[in-house]
Amino acid sequence: MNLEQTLNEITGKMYGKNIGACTDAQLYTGVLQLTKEKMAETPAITGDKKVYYISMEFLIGKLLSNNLINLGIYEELSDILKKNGKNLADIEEAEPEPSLGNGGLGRLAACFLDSIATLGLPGDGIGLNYHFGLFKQVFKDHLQNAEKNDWIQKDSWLNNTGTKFEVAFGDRKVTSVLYDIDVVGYENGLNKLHLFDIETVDESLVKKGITFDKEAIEKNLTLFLYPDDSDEAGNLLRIYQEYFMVCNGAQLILKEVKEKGYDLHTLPEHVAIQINDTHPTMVIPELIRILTTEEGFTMDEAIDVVSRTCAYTNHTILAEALEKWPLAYIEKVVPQLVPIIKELSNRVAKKYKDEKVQIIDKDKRVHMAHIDIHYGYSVNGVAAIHTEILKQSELNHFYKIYPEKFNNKTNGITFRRWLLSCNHELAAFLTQTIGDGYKKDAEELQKLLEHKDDQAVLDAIYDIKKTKKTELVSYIKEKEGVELNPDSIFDIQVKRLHEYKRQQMNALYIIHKYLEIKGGKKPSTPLTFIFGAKAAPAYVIAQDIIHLLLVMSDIINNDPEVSPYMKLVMVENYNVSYAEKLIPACDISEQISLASKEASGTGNMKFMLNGAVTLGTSDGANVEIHELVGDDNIYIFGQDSDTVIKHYEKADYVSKDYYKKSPVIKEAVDFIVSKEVLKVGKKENLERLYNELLNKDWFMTLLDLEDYIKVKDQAFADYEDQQKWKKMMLVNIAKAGFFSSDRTIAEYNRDIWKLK
Ligand code: GLG
Repeated sequence: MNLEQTLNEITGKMYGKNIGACTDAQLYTGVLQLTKEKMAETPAITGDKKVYYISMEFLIGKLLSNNLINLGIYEELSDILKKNGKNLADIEEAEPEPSLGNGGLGRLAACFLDSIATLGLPGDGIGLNYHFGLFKQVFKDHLQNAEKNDWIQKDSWLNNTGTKFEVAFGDRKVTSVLYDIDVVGYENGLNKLHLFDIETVDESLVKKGITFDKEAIEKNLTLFLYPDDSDEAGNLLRIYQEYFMVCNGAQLILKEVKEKGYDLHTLPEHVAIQINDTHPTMVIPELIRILTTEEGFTMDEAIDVVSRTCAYTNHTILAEALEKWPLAYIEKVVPQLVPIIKELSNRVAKKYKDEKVQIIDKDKRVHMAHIDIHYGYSVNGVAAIHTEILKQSELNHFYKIYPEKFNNKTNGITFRRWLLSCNHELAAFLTQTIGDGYKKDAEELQKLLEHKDDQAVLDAIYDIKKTKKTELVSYIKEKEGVELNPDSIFDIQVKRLHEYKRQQMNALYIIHKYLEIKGGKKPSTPLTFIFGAKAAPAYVIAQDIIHLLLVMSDIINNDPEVSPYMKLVMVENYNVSYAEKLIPACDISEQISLASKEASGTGNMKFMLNGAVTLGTSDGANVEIHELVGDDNIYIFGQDSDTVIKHYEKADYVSKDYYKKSPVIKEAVDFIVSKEVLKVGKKENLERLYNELLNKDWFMTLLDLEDYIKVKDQAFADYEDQQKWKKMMLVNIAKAGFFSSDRTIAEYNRDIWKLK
């Protein structure tokens, strides 16, 4: 049977209709089943040694289009649908986006699974199956509201495996259910994403918004990702979730090793466990517990074997993300782990006197990262500058003890999703111009440089950008009800909302521009500013920044004097699917974090690959982008990380000084609490933000604002020179090959996992 006959048979069985008679939603379930069948026929990737990537988050995005591309049947199916009067893009719209991740760390895990399978390496993901995942963002009265994200449908990518494990929280025993999602590599075999759920989960526990009984563990454990942790019950719930994940993961790993007939004493020869940030850290004591209590290992043996199996990735130097759980909390949730953690801590204390490297500190708090570093064999940062900061400052005390454990793995992105799938036009044009070798070897994108002076190529890249901008304009019109001008410059900042990412600095620039236009200084080409960002529900200042952006967009877009020259839109519920529409349409990529704070960033790579030019600080992977494209093809501004770190050490940054010194800064900051803004927005939120910027400003917004304004204006001025801009676009695309996650994964494997 050919593909068309198979699909007709599926829709016939499901709905009694042929392809042409189905609705898009019906066709989605039909194509889903067809794709699942094709994946089931794909051979599993096998080998002597396997990596398990354990992570609290897998921000996988919609899977249909990517799976079709990786199976090599995207074009064929697209043609079949067309022939039957249907459009694959419309069918993709019917797919709900899985809500299993939050930001860069979760999206990275998803890109990694794609690359692991694409490189033909045996490697599975281990995580949790959150029913409502990360909240859905809804704007009302210029404020963010959080609602549950109900993404799981009857027909989905989840396959119930029938595998169940028992998990003990002290004497309280619960049962898990394992769901798998198939991960198919690009023209390669099959791995799995294992998602554990609790058997007794109860969705009806969620009453209003995202509130629920935090103590009903049997019912709530797999409802939400990162539930509110502003009280003790919330903290305990997070520990329940983490332990549930690693206890299941450890059982699964050991079961698979035994089924292959290997002796558990040889675990490091057959398994590598990559611990994604500190959330899965308890897998270390848990494995030691199982090996000593159930498998007859001595403590020394168990520690040795586990330490040679586990490797740790650090994704941030922000203290709030480096978990330190009170020992008493762990005692409440999993008392059986406490003796192991104490043993691990005592061994460290005996060997090293330095307080900074202890596992349990004087306040009886357990430093999770310290367990990873002492009892894992590798510690890596996620961009060159980030790893240097870890070695030289944040983790310097550990680096001195274990220099050989530290290594850098600069992040990457899968080009299947972030080029082939989200920008078919650009991918097709690249194939036509430089052949399709770049699909397997991303470095081949450099061949584009040979066309740097080829007018037809330069024009084509620019035209594709215009096409993607036009598509985005109609999408935003439909979703947000805002009319944008496709001939304006699209300046985009999309990422989680956090003060260190400095959306507030961008907002101050926008205020500055608004006031300039009001004063009669009009930009030659109109400007469009686009934001997308969710703020953690308990993060007050982040909510205030969203409020300011929403209020400003109201003011700007409704001012007939200003709106022909400038528009501002904050898209609602920014997620992977939205990113796939925004990124190909971007001219200027905003990567403006305070230097030293963004470990890597991965959005910066996606924008570059799609021909946007970066406006950024010397932070994270921006530094490597800068090195690759050179000074002429990027806009770098602001203080460097050494300067910033010194400010923190000396505690000598005073934002008010900058405010007093600069009339431009003062004017923009004051506008936040001007009559005009207060008329539209809420006094409480706006005043709080104003005071924060003037009196605290932990992430040094005002330090870099003047330079930001100067360099951003320069970028807008340069855009007027179309020829120059087109070349910048071309160089950015051509140099993006380094950021393929295939390269990153090849490095993880070469240096850390050592799979065949
Ligand atoms: C982190 C960092 C990002 C990084 C990502 C993936 O903040 O800079 O790119 O992990 O390593 N918590 C994150 O999202």
